[in-house]
Amino acid sequence: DSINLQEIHDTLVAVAFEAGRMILAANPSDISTGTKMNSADIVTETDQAVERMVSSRLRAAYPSFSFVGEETYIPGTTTITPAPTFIVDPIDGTTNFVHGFPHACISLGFALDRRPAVGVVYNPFLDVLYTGIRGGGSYMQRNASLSKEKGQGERLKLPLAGGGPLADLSSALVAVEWGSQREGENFEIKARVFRKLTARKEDGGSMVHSLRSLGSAALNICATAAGQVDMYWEGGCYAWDVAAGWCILNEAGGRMVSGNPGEWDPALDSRVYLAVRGASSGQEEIVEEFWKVIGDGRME
Ligand code: LIP
Repeated sequence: DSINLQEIHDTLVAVAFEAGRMILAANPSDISTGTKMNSADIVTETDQAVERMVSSRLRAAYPSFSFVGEETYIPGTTTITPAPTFIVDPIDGTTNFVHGFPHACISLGFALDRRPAVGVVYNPFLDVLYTGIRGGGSYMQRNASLSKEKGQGERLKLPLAGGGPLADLSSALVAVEWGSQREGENFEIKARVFRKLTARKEDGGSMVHSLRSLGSAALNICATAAGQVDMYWEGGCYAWDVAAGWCILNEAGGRMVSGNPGEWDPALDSRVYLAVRGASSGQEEIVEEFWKVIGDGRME
């Protein structure tokens, strides 16, 4: 049977609001945190509870579809196949959540043939919802939980804010993240990339306007889709960080450029992501210049 992407979108939006209520209801003093790979890689009981709720809702609604979630991912075992697959991060921006910095979201992606087909990203603290359906456009909705038509709102059509198309790299606002892997070579690469992006050019100008870090990969990609930042680079993302945002970005007319485009299986992917807002005639050149400036920004 054919797969109804609109129906999947509507299901994901309802699940996102339920997750948002759970996240808002979590009392910060009750949040007990654990660490995964290192002390910067945090997981809370809320992350786990939200993922349990999301997976039970989605398995009940779509029993034959696959499900990949950050908290139940098993390195070396979990793979993303061409089958219809939900790709879920219950809280993207867990560090922000723990600190009460209001940039965290639930990120719900759906892939077909390993390609992003539906994306729903919801920040319950600011009540902003981003949605995208392959072939159906993407939207940003403020006061989303109060709206009767959830998942509608403002159509994202890049280039948007910040004037016209991205003129050149030196006028770009670029989102970057430290992520949680900061040891050895990974740390060196990130430190080098950030230093190069903020360096002065010989003519006294700067490589980029400035750097920003929202602390959530999904929200950085949505900010690119909405034209609030021009580019987003990170090394070390996983599929659940990017799946939903990727669909929203594509449908907004932006582009995901990666070390290994389209191959986002965690086991195979180089896990370097570069999201670029709206199409402009000079976009290729700007992306080329970006790679040249950062040098070899590939991560392990
Ligand atoms: C994290 C992001 C963070 C990014 C990390 C990771 P988590 O996800 O929110 O911005 O730098 O690579 O993706 O652990 O909060 O779900």
